Amino acid sequence: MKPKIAFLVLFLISSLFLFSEAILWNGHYYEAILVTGGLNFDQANAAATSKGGYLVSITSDAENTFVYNLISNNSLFWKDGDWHGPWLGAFQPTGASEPSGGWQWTSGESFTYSNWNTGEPNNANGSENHVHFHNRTHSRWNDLNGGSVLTGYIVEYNSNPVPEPNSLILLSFVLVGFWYCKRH
Ligand SMILES: [Ca+2]
Ligand SMILES: [Ca+2]
Repeated sequence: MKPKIAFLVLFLISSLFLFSEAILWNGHYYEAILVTGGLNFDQANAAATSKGGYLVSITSDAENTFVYNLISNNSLFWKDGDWHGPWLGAFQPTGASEPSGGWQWTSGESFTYSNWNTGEPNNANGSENHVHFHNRTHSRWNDLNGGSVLTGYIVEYNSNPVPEPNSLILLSFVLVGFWYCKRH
């Protein structure tokens, strides 16, 4: 492949990564991340933070519907058929009264809204201290053991997320390539 064509291909590929997938809603940006290999709550929380956001904090029915609609039509986000949707950002600290006490958002927003499924939170097996979408057929929540492996999580950003550093490095490389091609 000629260098110019190679750089053009690289440029097109890298520009795909430069465009943020995050969707604007009511002043914040949201992104549903699919992890086909699965991940637990702490891994999802760390991944959201490393992206410059946080696991989604849902504080109204309208926001809940918006977030649910990001993932309701993609079966890959739901484990075991329609069960066990992605992680949300709520957790219960050690020592909270079970099953309903102490719930909070990782972002620090107050936990004034909730959309528990009927019979939840139930702290099943005495160890459910994290929240996810319960089932694809509705937008209600379940408390789940944080060590459970789910196939995705939802990130919320206060502002439009910047491109990944890797993409910026790739873009720099491509721009240098174009400059090289023009000079030769
Ligand atoms: Ca619990
Ligand atoms: Ca539960």
